[in-house]
Amino acid sequence: MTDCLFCKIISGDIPSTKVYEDEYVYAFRDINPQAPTHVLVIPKKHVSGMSAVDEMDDASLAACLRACRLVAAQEGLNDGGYRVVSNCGDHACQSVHHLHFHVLGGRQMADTMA
Ligand code: DGP
Repeated sequence: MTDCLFCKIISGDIPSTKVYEDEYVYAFRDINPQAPTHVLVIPKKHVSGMSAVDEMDDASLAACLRACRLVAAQEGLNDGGYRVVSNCGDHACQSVHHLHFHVLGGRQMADTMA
């Protein structure tokens, strides 16, 4: 999509710090990290968010989750643990309407989902 920030990151029109890429997925460091490790995992094919995952092909969807696991391992988060979050819609404060999974780790998380 021409007007999508994350599509522009995938195409390289907007620079990013890549941590992982394959045929289906691109992963890069969040510009405003909320934890020592904060990586965004996104599908290369545009989809607006969790509410639209039924529009995705299964290979892309599976690749996103596999990439979250792989990035966490690559970032050394397996021992301490990590959190994977996808904000969907206004109540969840989704700000970029291209499906993304936040992979957060490197510190103790709060014991709440708020
Ligand atoms: P969300 O609020 O769940 O839609 O998360 C969007 C995330 O995208 C937010 O944590 C900040 C990040 N972000 C926004 N613009 C950019 C950008 O230009 N570059 C990078 N690396 N991250 C961005």
